[in-house]
Amino acid sequence: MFTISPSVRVRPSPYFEATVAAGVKSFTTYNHMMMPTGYGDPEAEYWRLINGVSQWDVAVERQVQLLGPDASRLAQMLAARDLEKCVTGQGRYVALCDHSGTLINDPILLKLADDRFWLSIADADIIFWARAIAAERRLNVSITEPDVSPMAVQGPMAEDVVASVFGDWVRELKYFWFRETSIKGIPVAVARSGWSKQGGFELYLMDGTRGTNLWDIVREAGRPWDIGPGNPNHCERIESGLVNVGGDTDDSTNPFEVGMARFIDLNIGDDVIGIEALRRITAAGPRRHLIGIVLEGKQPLPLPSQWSPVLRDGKRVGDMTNCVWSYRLNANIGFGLVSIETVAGDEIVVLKEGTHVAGRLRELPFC
Ligand code: THG
Repeated sequence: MFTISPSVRVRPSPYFEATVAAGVKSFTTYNHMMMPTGYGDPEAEYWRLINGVSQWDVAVERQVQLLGPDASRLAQMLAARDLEKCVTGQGRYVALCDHSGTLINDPILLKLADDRFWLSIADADIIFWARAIAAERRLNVSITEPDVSPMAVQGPMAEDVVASVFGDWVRELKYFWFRETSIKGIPVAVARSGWSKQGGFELYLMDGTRGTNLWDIVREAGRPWDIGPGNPNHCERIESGLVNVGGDTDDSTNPFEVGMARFIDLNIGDDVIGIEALRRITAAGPRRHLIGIVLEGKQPLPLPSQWSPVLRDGKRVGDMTNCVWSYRLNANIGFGLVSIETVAGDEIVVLKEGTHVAGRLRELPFC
């Protein structure tokens, strides 16, 4: 196997040593950092997330901090979702689009104060985008990457574990809301959040020298619930219909095509980047949509490294953007980004590595 060469460009996470101690076996890169992708037993890691509780190093979800008198104006220009009612302590899932309405990132926006926001970003250099927009619009705002590194605690038992560490107040947190606190002198923001549909929390560590401490506190607290290491779980997120922006989207995907219409507000100010294009796209009607695909066959297929063409009646109607063996459905499943006329129930064929695999479209989520 290959290894990732050490480089100051590929930064380790504050949890790196802790994940090595936990037996990490593979990494991917994301936001110029290494992110664990497995600990050697994918099926056990999957069921732990579905039935128990799992601890993830997601420090790669970097924060872009907007600070200053124009921070809130800039946040609203970047995000095509009405932030008027967003209050301090609240998070919102937002779409960042470019001027053509193409989706370029889907961060969680956290409001820390009237003049301070974090964009908790997916994999792209949004800091340059935010700085360019702020400079062109002559805004008074400072844009930095603060020392903040999320750890996720996910699964049906996550709430008990996080409550045992921080107190029962965490049980009252609403989705994406957060509170700044500390544990044994380690500053953290505790949010109800995370990239799974199994429930859970994210602990935004605000001191990168304390990663191992925080990891160990959560691991020890989780023992009664048999906590174990995991990572953003490809199988669970596909079963749950969670979109991976950058993986399930391409250079021309708009938010309506990938089920994000409910996070877009068209009646916000004309100074929101991409809003005119989003209105035009809405008026014209979307051309593609995201839908589930279940393939025939009872053998797990290898994970694809590129999109696979989808054919209906011998004609290409779009692409399969991901594919994974579903432990709950006992089939290979994935998302199709396909023409709007192609609908649930349609029989299709996917061209994978030169072979034809038959399948059928169905509604998302799978589970
Ligand atoms: N945690 C943090 N930052 C992140 C992610 C994360 N940044 C990048 C990426 N993940 C952002 N993507 C998502 C996508 C979806 C959800 C969370 C993060 C999510 N969506 C629910 C849904 O779509 O059904 C709920 C959305 C809602 O109702 O508002 O949970 O994981 N820190």
